[in-house]
Amino acid sequence: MAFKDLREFLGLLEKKGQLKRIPAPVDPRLEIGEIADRVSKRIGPALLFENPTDRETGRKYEIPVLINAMGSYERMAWALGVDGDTGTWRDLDAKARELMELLPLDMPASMKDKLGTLVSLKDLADSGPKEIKQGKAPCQEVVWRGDEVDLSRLPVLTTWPGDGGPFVTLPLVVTSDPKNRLNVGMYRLQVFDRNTTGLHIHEHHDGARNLRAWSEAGVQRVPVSAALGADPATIFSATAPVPPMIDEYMFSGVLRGESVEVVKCVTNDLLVPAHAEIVLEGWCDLGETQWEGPFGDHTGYYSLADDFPVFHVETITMRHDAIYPTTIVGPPPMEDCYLGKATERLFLPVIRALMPEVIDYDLPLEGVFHNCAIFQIKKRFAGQAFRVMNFAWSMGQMMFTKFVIVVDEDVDCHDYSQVAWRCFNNVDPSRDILVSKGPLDRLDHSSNYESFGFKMGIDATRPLPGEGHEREWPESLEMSADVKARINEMWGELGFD
Ligand SMILES: Cc1cc2nc3c(=O)[nH]c(=O)nc-3n(C[C@H](O)[C@H](O)[C@H](O)COP(=O)(O)O)c2cc1C
Ligand SMILES: [Mn+2]
Repeated sequence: MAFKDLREFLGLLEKKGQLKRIPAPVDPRLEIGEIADRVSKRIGPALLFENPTDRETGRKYEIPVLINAMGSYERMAWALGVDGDTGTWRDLDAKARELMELLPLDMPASMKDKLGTLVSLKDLADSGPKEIKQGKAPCQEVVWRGDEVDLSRLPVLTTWPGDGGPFVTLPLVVTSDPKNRLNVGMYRLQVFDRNTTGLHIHEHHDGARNLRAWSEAGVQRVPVSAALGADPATIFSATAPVPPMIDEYMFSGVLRGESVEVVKCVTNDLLVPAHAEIVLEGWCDLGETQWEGPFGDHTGYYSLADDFPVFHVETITMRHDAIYPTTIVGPPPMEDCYLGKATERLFLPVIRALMPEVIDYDLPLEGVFHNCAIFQIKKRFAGQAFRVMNFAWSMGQMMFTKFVIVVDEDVDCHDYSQVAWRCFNNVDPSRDILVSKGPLDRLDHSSNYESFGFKMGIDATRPLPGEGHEREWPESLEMSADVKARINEMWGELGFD
């Protein structure tokens, strides 16, 4: 059974001893961030700050703060409804296998398979969001309108000392296009004053495409809503690179095996998760921007300040006993790493469907997902590693990848020591490096240009004939099987574990 909402997930965490309640007064300005950072670095529990308090004024917030809810592989697996048996990212593969069965990625060979595919498509169609009646949704139990709207009543965190202000860091920002196609994406909101925030949508993301579509249709004032807290699969879906033609509620419905319940906002027509904790409803004027940032970001550096759209918050709705969910990003590992790893695992079947030579891939946490991808491939023809690089650079949000490393099928792409060993020893820089150019993630600070720059592919595979290596290629070392077996038998007797 899927989690109905965030608090049902918290119930599970509490039962498993993975939710730490903190009754002491702690300041959302820097203090909660520092605690969450330390706890993240030791892969600690989810934290519920029950008494967030402004240290300077002594003012207590009415709403508790939740942070680090998905801050481990185990909790990330639970969030997606799979067991966290191993406590490693491998637990997430169970979900990938489930999706593989559901999504008809392979052409069915037999009639039976064809029927199977039809069933899958029906499952898919049934996964769309289910709208419930306004007034019945928990997220609309309390409504703040007009002068009641005051974002300073929410315990919004300032996480790093150089930040431009407090930022809402875990919002599910809902936009639509003029044809009423919805998108849910996670974009931070810098609180400017009691009823406006920044809207930090990167130009390549679907949310930004929606805003541009309104602009092209000649509409200036565009509805925007941001839901804080939802069932964990829906929170994850807002961060995942879901293709633009699929709305994230549908994707979450597939993950959950159950439709997401949504409700129409009170002051605009956008649909938000009915079981959200808090909803900010409002609009953006596409002609208006404001200076946003800097913000201590998931690269471990401050992303630079720049002009971004302004989100006017007209109405705030919430539950009676709302929780304010948030996250901190910074030098890895942090909570977003597990969200990113879940994306890596769940999209492996899609990547394999498009590039069958790919056996597996890995996005190292240190590359913060858009900076490095390692592909493990079964190479059959000359230049195949370069095909993989070029494909990666053309695929969805993977187009941002700065370093693509390709290794042979016998190298475990998740074992960075093995990958480094092959790279350092196999690569002839004059032959195996491809420097290319293309879009970079907006957060990249190394390039001289914004969102654009150079990339490097490293082919660490063994060269095939015709790939420009004329000399003999040596075998790598491996003990013969009979000796291994003999030593295995003797191992215990020799006094080893
Ligand atoms: C914690 C967190 C914060 C994020 N903040 C932003 C942000 O401020 N702006 C942005 O464009 N993307 C941000 N992202 C990445 C997007 O949410 C992600 O790329 C998503 O797939 C975009 O969805 P879309 O293509 O449907 O717009 C963030 C991701 C996470 C996990
Ligand atoms: Mn999208």
